[in-house]
Amino acid sequence: MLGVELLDRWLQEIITHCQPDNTEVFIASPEQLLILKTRMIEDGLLEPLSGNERWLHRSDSTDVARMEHRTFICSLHERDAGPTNHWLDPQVARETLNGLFAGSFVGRTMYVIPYAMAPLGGVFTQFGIEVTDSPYVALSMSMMTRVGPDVLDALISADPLDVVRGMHCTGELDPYNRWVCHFPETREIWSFGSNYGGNALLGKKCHSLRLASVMARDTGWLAEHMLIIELTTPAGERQHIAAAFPSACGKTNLAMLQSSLDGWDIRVLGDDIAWMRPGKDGLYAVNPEYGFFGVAPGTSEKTNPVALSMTERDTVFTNVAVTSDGNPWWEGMKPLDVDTSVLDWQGRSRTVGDCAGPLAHPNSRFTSPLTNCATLSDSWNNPEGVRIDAILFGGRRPTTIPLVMEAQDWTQGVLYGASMASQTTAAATGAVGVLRRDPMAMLPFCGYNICDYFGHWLTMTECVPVLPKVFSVNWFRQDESGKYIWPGFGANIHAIKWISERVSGSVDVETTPVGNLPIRSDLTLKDVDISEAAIELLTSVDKAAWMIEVDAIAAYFTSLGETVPIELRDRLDSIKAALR
Ligand code: GTP
Ligand code: SPV
Ligand code: MN
Repeated sequence: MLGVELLDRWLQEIITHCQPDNTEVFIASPEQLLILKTRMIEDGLLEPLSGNERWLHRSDSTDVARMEHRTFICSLHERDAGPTNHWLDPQVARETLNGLFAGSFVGRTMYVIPYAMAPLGGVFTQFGIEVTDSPYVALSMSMMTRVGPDVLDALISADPLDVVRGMHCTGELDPYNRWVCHFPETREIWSFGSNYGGNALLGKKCHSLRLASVMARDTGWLAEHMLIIELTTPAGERQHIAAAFPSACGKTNLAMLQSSLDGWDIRVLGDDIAWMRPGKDGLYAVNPEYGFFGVAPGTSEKTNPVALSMTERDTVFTNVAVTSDGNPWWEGMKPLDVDTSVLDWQGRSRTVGDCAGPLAHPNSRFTSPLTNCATLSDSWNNPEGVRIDAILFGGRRPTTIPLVMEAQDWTQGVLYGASMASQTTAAATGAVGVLRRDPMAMLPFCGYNICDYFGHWLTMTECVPVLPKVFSVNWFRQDESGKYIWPGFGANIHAIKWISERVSGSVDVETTPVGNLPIRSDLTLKDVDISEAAIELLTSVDKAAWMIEVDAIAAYFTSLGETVPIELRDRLDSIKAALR
């Protein structure tokens, strides 16, 4: 079999170059997992927590988030990386990283992990191989991607040129020597110097978003930073919603939302990535992942009970605090007495009430398989995917953007996505709370020119028979004192209900130049603790603020250059004219 030979040659070259002590094809068999965990415990990389198969991993203190400034698109032509990515000449990248990888596995085991993204046996299915020296990465990949003997068999019969080849090395974890390089033309990923999630679990952002977005551009589909949920209405209608929010802006929480309204039911298909393809009667989506890599802080019985109970077994926690009885703890979980002692995320003995900063790292995470989740949809492993009825775009916007509004057509929907902005979070290194444009929540994840990406979204009108409706949502409006006006979390069901009713066509709207708003009486807001004045603010358009916003979007488009599609610029101009 030629395919096997090609991949084998690639592996042999890596072995010769990186010089591991041992090589192990890791398919996460029970025996392999047992040996891996035992080794990790001996090496201090994993600690058992109380409960059934719950584990703690503490990362290097400098290796706690994605590093956007060290993430590169190494396309042949600089133009293809576009104005928002860091481009590196592929030749230069290969020379530099070859130097770093040389002999870098000496004294280490090389895990060769054949994995699949998306359910097996359909048009969405993709294969990859990640080579890594990190047992933590091997363990995480076994939860976040499909790994096993069936995957290995299927991969061997796939076209080897379609198989994504990823090479990862922990290196010295030197914060000044970290590289996450993508080679879209050859479907390769080379990652050096970080073991953190998106930098090191190469099936996730590197494969399923940066490389997949390029494949999607080339073959007419979409690879997006979106959750997927299934909604059942009181009338028994099934709908599916995909939603793009930037990192740490609420995807996992919305994906696991539980309805407090009679007759409404929500199930989860995915919480981070959606692959969407034109199908016979619409846009069909799957979640390529096999697990959840969720933000721990803020997860509580009140905000997200589904996630909390999901993490009661078979879960790896990274950089959380630990109580004296061996339970994970993080800010926002449940209040502990101020003089309770806990180990903080770096293993230091601290008390809850000390003023030495957060006990769990703000970007501490839990890793659990999808099947742990009590509200997982029956369709989660369906290779055909589910038909998407609505797409939501939202970010952390303290002002201007209403709670929910509907785009009047696809172009305005694409404009919602393209003009998204959000305050930065701890999911990436750098300042937190700074408002920045993050188109479609893909700023750090689009593997090609963002202007071409907008154009690609616009072409969906030509290949999708029935397009989803598009909405903008904002759970993060603040008052003058910086307090959130909208209670969020469980209350978000009211926005979802309105969106669903717009999909079924059972409620009317108030039309404005920036989009369609709910009619106040259609938002019942049962049990929501909020004043009438606040609701008024969240469901109206402040023209003066929107004039400023429209100018800011126009300035952003100008900064991206000439190739922002004319349809979007024209649409923005007509909105501006209508606001006057
Ligand atoms: P990534 O995994 O980084 O892509 O993040 P995500 O988009 O899945 O975000 P997640 O749901 O994990 O939420 C991130 C943070 O935002 C957590 O601390 C949540 O508690 C908080 N959050 C989520 N939803 C809401 C909401 O509706 N309102 C408010 N105020 N905070 C929220
Ligand atoms: C994000 O940052 O959007 C995440 C976590 O989902 S990571 O896997 O690190 O990208
Ligand atoms: Mn994410």
